[in-house]
Amino acid sequence: MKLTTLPEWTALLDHYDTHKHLHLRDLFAGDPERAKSLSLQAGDIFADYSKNRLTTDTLELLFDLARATGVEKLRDEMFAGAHINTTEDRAVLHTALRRQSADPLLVDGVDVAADVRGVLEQMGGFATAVRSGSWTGHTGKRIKTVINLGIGGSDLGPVMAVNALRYYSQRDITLKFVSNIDSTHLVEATRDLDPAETLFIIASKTFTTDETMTNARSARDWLVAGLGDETAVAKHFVALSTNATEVKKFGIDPANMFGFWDWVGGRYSLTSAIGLSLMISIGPDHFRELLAGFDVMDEHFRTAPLEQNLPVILGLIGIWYTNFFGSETEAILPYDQYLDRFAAYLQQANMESNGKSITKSGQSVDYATAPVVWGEPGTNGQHAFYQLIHQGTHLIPADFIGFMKPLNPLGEHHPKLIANLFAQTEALAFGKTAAEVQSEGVAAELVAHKTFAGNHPTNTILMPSLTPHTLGQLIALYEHKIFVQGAVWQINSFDQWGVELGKKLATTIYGEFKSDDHKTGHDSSTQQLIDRFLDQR
Ligand code: G6Q
Repeated sequence: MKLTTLPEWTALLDHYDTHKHLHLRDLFAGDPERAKSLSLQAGDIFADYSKNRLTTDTLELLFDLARATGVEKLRDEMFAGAHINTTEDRAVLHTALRRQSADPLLVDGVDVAADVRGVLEQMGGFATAVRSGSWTGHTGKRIKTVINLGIGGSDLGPVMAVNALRYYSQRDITLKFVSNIDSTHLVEATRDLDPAETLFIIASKTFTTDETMTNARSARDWLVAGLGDETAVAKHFVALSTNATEVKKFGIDPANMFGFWDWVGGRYSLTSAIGLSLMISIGPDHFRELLAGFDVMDEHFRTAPLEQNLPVILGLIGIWYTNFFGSETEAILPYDQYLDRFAAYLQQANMESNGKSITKSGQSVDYATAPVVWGEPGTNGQHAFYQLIHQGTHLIPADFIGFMKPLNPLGEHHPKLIANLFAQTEALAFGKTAAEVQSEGVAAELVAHKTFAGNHPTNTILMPSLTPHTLGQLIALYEHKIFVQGAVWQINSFDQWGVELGKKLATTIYGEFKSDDHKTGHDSSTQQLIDRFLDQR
């Protein structure tokens, strides 16, 4: 089956031709019930998707496309533990990590639910010991700083969530994250720290990732130099990994290794052992609330009919813009400072999952896949890049995310923040016509400059307040949105072969830096760069 020859796809193409010029001003004027009919509550999440350039007919056609491309079947296979990650022959079961049901979940003959419970208990015991001070360092001092050493999926989720849930954190423990192989990251993170009060969490599914292992070895050297004793490693290093052999080789006691499984993809691993830093920060009870929040959205996605299924709706709306309007990016704009790393997190989730151009059956696609995802918290973005969204030449669908109640109420800050959120979606949708600008007495030569075309699409996602439970729902909403899009695009959202080539070439070039003979047939540009580095370093 080729996506672009499906009748459901060509029906959308025809529909696009007749609907592409519709303006949100007219769509709203023509239907006083529009906001109500194009909004949905799922768990604690209220989503208003009425400010999109579509009609209910568009959505019908998109639901037809989802059915024709087997979104529901693939979803059911994922939840059942089928090996839907075909290129790596793996199940994709991050939903099992937060499943609240007490029933067993058999995958390849193993009850993964029991395994998950076991690791969660182990994590809970350790996190509680660090938080209470009963886990001490080598010299008997309490742990004051926890540094997570990991990269990609073993970093972005925990960083995002530790920031997002800082309100719930134990304030006498500082969490830090070191990911970059650039020594500056580790050196700055450990500057002025007392090794006797520092705990390193080595977060690496494979335990072979060069960035993480290089940082881990340097961190071990720093610690041993500071404490003057090799055996100190035992009380200052723990590992989150699937690779027990390598963990042991590094010198970490297997009792201090927190395991997970090959069916947890890196960028979907926050709720596995990879979340240990978060659990230390917010405590096991809050961590469990986060898991329960994820499960609310997992169950919604698993059971709601497509027409009332929020990840499905948001995924299909994204496809409408990417594949029919030709939009190339998507902005994530959270109006909450605690979500300052949320866009970066979704950038990986989206771009590593769906940045593919080969279908599952090995054909090149002749349609666009994942958008470029980016964003910053509001209102900062308003004073930086919103100009381009309002008056530039790109069509940039944007998600506005906000909370009804602030965690840190202070004077008029929160109502002002939320007023800005709502105002932006209104301005983007409806703009300001030349006639409206003229009627304000603006000089003729400035009218065009002060006119806003409007018709810029947005989703508004609102929740009561930022809690572990609502954050879990929000993350799962986006995970499943990405799933839906990958399913429609017929790609494998769960591999990431695109990261391999650069890794391999870096190993070769690094080898050449260390050998005498470094003329090994690179192109003239790469060779020039290598020579320059060798001469000038
Ligand atoms: C995510 C990717 C990737 C991965 C990192 C770290 O889905 O697989 O970002 O998380 O490369 O890998 P390790 O956890 O194995 O060190």
